[in-house]
Amino acid sequence: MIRPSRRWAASLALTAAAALAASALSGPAARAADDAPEQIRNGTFDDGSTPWWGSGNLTLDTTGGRLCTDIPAGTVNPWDAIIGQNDIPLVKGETYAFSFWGSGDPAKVGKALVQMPTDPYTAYVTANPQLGPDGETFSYTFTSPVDLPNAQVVFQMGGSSTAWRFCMDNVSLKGGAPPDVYVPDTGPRVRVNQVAYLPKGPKNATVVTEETAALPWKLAKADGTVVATGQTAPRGVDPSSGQNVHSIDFGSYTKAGTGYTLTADGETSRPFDIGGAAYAGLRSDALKFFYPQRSGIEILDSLRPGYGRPAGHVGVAPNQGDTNVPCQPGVCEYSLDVAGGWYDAGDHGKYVVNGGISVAQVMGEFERTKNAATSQPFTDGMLDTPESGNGVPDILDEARWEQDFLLKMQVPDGKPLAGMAHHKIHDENWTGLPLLPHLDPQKRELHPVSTAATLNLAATAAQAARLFAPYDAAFAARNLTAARKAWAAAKANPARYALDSDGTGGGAYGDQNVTDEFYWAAAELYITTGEKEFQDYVLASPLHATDIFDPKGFNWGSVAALGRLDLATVPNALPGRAAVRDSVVAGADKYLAAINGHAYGLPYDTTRYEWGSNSGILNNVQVLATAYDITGAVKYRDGALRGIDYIFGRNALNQSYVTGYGEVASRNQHSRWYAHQLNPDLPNPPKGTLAGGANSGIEDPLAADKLKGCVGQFCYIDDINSWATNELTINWNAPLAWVAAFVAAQGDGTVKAPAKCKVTYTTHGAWPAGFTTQVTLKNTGTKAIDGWSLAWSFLGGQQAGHAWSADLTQQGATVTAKNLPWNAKIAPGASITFGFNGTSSPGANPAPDLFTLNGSPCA
Ligand code: 9MR
Repeated sequence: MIRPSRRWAASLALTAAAALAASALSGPAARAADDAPEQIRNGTFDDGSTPWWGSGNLTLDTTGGRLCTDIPAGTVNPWDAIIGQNDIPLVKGETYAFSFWGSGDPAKVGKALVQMPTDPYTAYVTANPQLGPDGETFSYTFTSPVDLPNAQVVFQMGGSSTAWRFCMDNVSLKGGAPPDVYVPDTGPRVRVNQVAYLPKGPKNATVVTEETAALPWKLAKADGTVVATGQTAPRGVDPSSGQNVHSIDFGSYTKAGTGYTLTADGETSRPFDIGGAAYAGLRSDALKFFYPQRSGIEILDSLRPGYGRPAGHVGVAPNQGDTNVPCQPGVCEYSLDVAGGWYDAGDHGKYVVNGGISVAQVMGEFERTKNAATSQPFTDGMLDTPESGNGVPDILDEARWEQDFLLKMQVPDGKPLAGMAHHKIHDENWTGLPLLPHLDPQKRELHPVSTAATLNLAATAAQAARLFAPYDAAFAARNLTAARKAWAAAKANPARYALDSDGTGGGAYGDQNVTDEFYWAAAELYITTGEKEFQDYVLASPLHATDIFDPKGFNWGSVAALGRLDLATVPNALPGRAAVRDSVVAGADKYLAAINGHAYGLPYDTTRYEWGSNSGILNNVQVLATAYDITGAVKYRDGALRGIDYIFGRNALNQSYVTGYGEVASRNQHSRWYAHQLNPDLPNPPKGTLAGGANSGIEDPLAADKLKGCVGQFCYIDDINSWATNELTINWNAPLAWVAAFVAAQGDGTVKAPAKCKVTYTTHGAWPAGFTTQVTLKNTGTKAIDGWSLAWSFLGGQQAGHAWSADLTQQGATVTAKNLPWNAKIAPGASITFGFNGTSSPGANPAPDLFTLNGSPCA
């Protein structure tokens, strides 16, 4: 059986991936040197079909002077219906023109490869011709990275549920072709946030130009009326793109509208809005991304029109799991039910470390609403999930789908290494594209436990314990137990590292340094429990007093910031907490400086782009936004708003990286089920899906070929085959969602004046089942308060009960106290006091950081 090349394994084997020349899927027709010899025998089918071969399910018919064959219905993989020719010599370094005429009736996207004839079937060109009934000639260029006497040319036509007829003719492979040069279409040279700027927020753009002196710019409404003008600021050569650029600041224009354009140096930008509506939409779309990433459950078309599909990996053939998954040979003697969770990315793997940061950021997005001055509530029903209507905010239901899976990855009591978590579960071997989850026939395997995975479980379970407590005390308790067990197991096994070499059939997610995971887990356990063991661990961690805010952002392998941000923003009594908050602000200051120094205005390292760089940028935006939450200083809010412009089009490629947002946006992200580029019957990724973005490593063969020598921002291509620059993942959409919620909460960008009040919240007595709290609300303003409603949130599952001198209601963890008729008025400088008895919940019960008076935070 022919299998496609194993992509991750290939990437690891080829650290100098650029040496692997590869496919050329578009561009001008390939032309070989005129006198180059033809490498294909009988490519015109004038002599029957010899030496072509076909899989057993095909009958090759050459009666019309071309080869035609009926492709049967109901095959699964591209290679389940295949025609090929063997023993084709390839010369290392030679550039070949590969062309053929092909037709499909009804129309289909086929797959044509020049590849190794045996495992791992490395392909030197992967073509996805769109075959129509009339047929056309398809041409490609590639440079062979190897000397190979016996390469194969194969046409893989399987994978269709319906039957169709494929014909081909004039198959040709000739050397001596000039290498194909890929030039991205970057459109107008004025680069803007193609989605929207907030009316009262910052507005910046970048112009690519040869000019070195300032240029005039003008801003026009959709009808062409010029509404603002100014001069550009020359910025010299930008190292992240290699371009000479100017920047434009048009922030003084504040009127909302749609279809604005910016013109400078004779070029007019793509249109954009001034308004907040798009971010309100993205706030839910970026979260809605997760439901169709779910494993172990049918995706209902009624909830996601166009995206319905059967449940993946529930033990229904051809799937082999995930209800009873054994370990890799020699790793353990048991099997686990690890059904559920989110698929990591475009593959069918499920990885605890990456699931950990993702679910933490989704839960953190919810938790922010309890503690940040600008936020909007997450409601039940807003994300159209199967759980909508169950009384729990949908964002928590979505997080629970993953958290439940993470819990299942913990080694059960009584087994060796009980309490540790398996690092990951995925296919034995890499699969090709497209492949819907329920059609994956591979054996699934649990990989060894790791300290990193165990600490991801400890951290997320500790966070889940406090956040789910008001909704499901039993689930919260289960999480707290799991978190404590995981913590103890990790301390007993502090150096079980996941290896970079374990990358066959799934991503490695190797990590040899778990100091940061220990810090994060200790921080979450401390916040939830308030216990001394965790406090001591946090304070003693070498990371606690360290600047952990890297120019490239935190990521799945570097998670100290997750702990630091929560220690800063979630109420807790850590000694020296003020310094923790200051450290976040200091990190944000660095990112602000990066933005100011960058001609494209993004908070990121200026030269090298990491795999998934867009998530690094968004994580840095989260730090800026958190500094705003902590200080209320508008420069941090504006830094966060400026930081997102790059994601939405203010970049060297002049495109948005979020599907469905912006005039030109990524839409062919690498995914086995959103594989529209390979099979028009399948959808593109749903709107609100973030692409990984520029990656200087260009590890996949397509990027290595097309983007060879790329500078920074240019190391990206919106092609499904570019898994190193254009994948979608849960840990990239999680910060997108977090940031979208932050931006949406800024409304039109008007900074609201805080309420003039001061709250003293004192819990006087606590006993095992309850506590008594007294609250004093002081009017610090110059006007009388007449009628008040004061809101705050508990850390966990505490419940407000009997109250005096106020009426209390509670929803989730959030309590609202309303005046009684007799204490509605508070004169300037005066105070009122009320109190309540509460029911305890396991864990800490700190005083809240945030109180809102009649909807505005007290300051
Ligand atoms: O996001 C991961 C990136 O940091 C690594 O450098 C890369 C190579 O190991 O792997 C990325 O993660 C991929 C994972 O291994 C498999 N699922 C898709 C992930 C995103 O591309």
